[in-house]
Amino acid sequence: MKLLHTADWHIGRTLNGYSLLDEQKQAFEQLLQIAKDEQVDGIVIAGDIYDRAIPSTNAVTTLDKMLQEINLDDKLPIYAISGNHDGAKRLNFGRQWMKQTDFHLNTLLQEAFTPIETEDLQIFMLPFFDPMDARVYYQQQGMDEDDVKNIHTISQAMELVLNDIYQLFDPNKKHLLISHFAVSPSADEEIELTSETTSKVGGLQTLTADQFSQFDYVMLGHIHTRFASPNEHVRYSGSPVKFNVKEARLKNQGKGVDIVDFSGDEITTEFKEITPKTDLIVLEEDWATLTDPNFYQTQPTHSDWFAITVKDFDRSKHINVRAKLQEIYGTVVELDYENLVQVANAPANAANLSELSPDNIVDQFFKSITGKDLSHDQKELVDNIFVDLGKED
Ligand SMILES: [Mn+2]
Repeated sequence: MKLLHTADWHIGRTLNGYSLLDEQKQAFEQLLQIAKDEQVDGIVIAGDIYDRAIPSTNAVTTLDKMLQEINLDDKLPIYAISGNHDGAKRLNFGRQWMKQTDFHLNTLLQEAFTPIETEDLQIFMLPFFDPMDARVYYQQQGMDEDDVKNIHTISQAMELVLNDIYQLFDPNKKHLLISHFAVSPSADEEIELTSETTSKVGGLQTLTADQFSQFDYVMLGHIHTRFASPNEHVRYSGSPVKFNVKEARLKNQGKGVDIVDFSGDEITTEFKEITPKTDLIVLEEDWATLTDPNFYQTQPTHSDWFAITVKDFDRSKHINVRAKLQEIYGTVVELDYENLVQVANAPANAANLSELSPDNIVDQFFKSITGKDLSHDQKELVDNIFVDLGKED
């Protein structure tokens, strides 16, 4: 049996307001072609299929079409679970009849205890869950109330879940787990997340690879780079698309999918690259360089996307910086400054920001960008916005 491992599609995601849908569609077409070329027996999507619990209608129709192409047009089985970004209950729709075409979709903890059996493989699909989900589940299973209360961390919850799964092991088959968590190589090695809001995970909150050692192979989602994989049998496929500038900054971060072959004695993994249609280029240069034709003519202007940091910038000498850069480069998804030369009378440093009122911050910001004060009408507009925002709390 040969499977394609992918994860973290995050369909519907935007990058600083720019839709990534076209990029995601393009990556998907490459992914499907790889699946066909490699003649895989199925596609694993290890969570975070959508970017949010309530996806946009555009995201829903896009994903619908993708899944149809895989499962109905190309008759390939799908093994999918929900991640922390997906709405587990919402995504649970239709799974009973989708099974008829080998579209397996698990979104709830209790569904992990029914493996999918193939001739030589047991596939356990464990969606993202939190300690509270585990408490509810074990309470329903009739666990002693005190024991239920003792489930505090994800590590404790996972220990229970995995022990129950191990009881279901068929010794004559290989055992594959599909899941969606941050798993570090060992207890004293922290992993850096490029995917979520927390930049570091560690200690008790972290799962470690040794907890999963009884599985022959673990296909993970959650961390968006395959370089975070804890070891050669506990793997992240990474996302098929670059989602942020931080990721673009890391060199040699080619995106792609894993082809995992279970047929031999040894399980083998082969990475297959997906080439971005629109790449995200990070530039860190001074203004003279950025606006020098000899420099920018070597860049993929007006085709790729740019994240630009202007170094040693004196703002008082330039206006409409973004517009100028967009004229040269095309889409500028992020614009930043390094060693900004301060405009006189613009105390825009972090130390006194905290002492300013919200409307004052807007005032200072406006001044630092344009060199002018807000007009009376503009001030009134800002005031009204903050009054409205106050009402919403
Ligand atoms: Mn994710």
